[in-house]
Amino acid sequence: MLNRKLQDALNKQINEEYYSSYIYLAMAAYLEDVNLDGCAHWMRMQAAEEYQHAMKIFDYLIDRGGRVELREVKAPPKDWPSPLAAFKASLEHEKYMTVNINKLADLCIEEKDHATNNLLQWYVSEQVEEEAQVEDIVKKLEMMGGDGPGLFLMDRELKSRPAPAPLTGADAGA
Ligand code: OFO
Repeated sequence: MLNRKLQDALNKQINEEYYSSYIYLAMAAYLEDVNLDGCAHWMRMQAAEEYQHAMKIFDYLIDRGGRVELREVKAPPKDWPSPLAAFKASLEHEKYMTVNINKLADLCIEEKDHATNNLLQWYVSEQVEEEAQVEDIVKKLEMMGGDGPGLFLMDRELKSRPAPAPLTGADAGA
């Protein structure tokens, strides 16, 4: 059984993951609007992944006899000054998420909850991957000047991002 402090912290993290999904959808809408459907596709896939991150904690809370308490998801921004600015905002958002995950992992250690700490380690690794992925896109866009033919090529490349594989077994937290 989870203690109340951890249950509250995990419910807060579910909300942060839903917000992540929401902000990536907002970025997808913005990128569609500026005719970058490959970049928009990448953001849609990211939004789907963030939804999975929320559900993984959702299912874990239930498995541990906790109570899922959904909260209001705040509205994300609607526009960014440029496609490069949207990807930079995505990188900043992932850094913010890493801080949240690390704080949660610290709390698990304080509360001596090894099972939740084990779950959190999956997110710790995931954050390394997510930051690296978007940082790579930002650096390449910067190298190419952030617009023109470089942006066109990046848009083509990002179109091929596959849909996230469903989380199963240990990965799903089931
Ligand atoms: Fe991209 O952050 Fe979830 O965990």
